[in-house]
Amino acid sequence: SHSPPFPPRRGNGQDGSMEESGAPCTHPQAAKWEGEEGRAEITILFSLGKAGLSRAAQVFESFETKIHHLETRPASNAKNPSHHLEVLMRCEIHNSSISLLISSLRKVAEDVKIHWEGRVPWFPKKTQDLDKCHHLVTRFEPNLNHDHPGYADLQYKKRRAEIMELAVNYRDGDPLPKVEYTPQEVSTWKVIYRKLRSLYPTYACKEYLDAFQQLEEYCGYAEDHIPQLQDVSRFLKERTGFQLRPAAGLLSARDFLASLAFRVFQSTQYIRHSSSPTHSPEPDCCHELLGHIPMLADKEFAQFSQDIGLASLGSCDLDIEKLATLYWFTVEFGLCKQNGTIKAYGAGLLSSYGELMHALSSKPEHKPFEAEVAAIQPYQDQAFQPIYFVSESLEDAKDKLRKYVQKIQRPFSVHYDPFTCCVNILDSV
Ligand code: HBI
Ligand code: NLE
Ligand code: FE
Repeated sequence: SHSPPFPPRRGNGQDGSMEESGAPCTHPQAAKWEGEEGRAEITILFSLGKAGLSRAAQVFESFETKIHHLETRPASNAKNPSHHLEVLMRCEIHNSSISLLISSLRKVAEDVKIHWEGRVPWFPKKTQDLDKCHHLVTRFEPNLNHDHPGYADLQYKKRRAEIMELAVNYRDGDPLPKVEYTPQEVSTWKVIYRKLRSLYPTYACKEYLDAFQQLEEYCGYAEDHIPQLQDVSRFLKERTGFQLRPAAGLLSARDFLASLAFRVFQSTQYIRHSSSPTHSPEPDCCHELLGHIPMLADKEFAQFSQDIGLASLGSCDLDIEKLATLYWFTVEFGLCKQNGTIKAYGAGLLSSYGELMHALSSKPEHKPFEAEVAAIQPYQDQAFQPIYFVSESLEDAKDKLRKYVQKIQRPFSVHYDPFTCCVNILDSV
């Protein structure tokens, strides 16, 4: 069988057959957007230095791509002169991995261009599909990151790996794994729980306080006990239909947001290092249980979260980035007015006593919440935020988000069917 050769070079190196970006915002072939069993055949072109070849091969291997065709030629117009090899690759890959494959490849190669037929990124249609939404971002990994408070603590890293494994092996429908927390882990939890509990009446919004009280009454929230995901998931399911799924760590924004469309919240189960209880840049069980869970027990807020999730399905990388930023300034770090005072509803604040007090002090800047502004506001995820958005009320945040997501362009619309828990796709051509 014959494979198509390299596309011919043009003067500017762009012959129109390759797109510059992994997932462009235009969807010219909406009807053909997905192959058999979610696998797609893609063509990738990139340039490399000699040493880059094995690193690039590792990238392809880690995404379980099946290589159909590989061709190389000397690069004539690479941006970087040391990248003297041009590689053309045709391969098969699961649709859900394309965006991340491209961004990983961009770290080891230059001039990465991709072409694939179905240009709408794959997205889950039912909760079972979330088994494929597990791509991790390793930015905060204790093994790879020198600044991580657990970097030098072998025992901590071993424990993390053990708990991560539970999430990696989890499949939709399995019972949620139970973790026997050690006395040291419970004592970290206790420090955080006590401190935060004393601050909530002053700093947390009303919806949070209502739910927190119920969690203490019915769900085993206490300073000497780290609640189990199983129990919390059952509680949430009764209140708002949300359920939990174990996550091995920080997930890609696309995968994380997609699960919200199904009222599934992906939760980490390990706990932060005992040396830094006041703040952790990465999610851990304190963040999920004390930050997110109480808000997800509120009906309006649950709808708000699902709305962001539904808007993310099949969106281009740029829209995902904006939605993730909106999520950041609302669900994670949002403030709102209640009875004339400013309260916290963002999970990243409600799980960090350091940042909770900082956010409501006079140090950071407070801006009125506007979705269009918040969606493109740069943020950093290592330390306390310098800027927070304050909405008039939670309802105001929800209305503004609704209006914002309605404007996102997709060649189809999605409709969530609560009876089947599936997303139906309505073609808008
Ligand atoms: N992954 N496990 C996990 N938990 C989060 O809270 C989380 C995530 N990935 C991305 C994310 N949050 C957000 O900051 C947005 O990028 C969506
Ligand atoms: N900074 C938060 C905390 O310490 O609990 C976690 C934020 C996760 C995005
Ligand atoms: Fe979070």
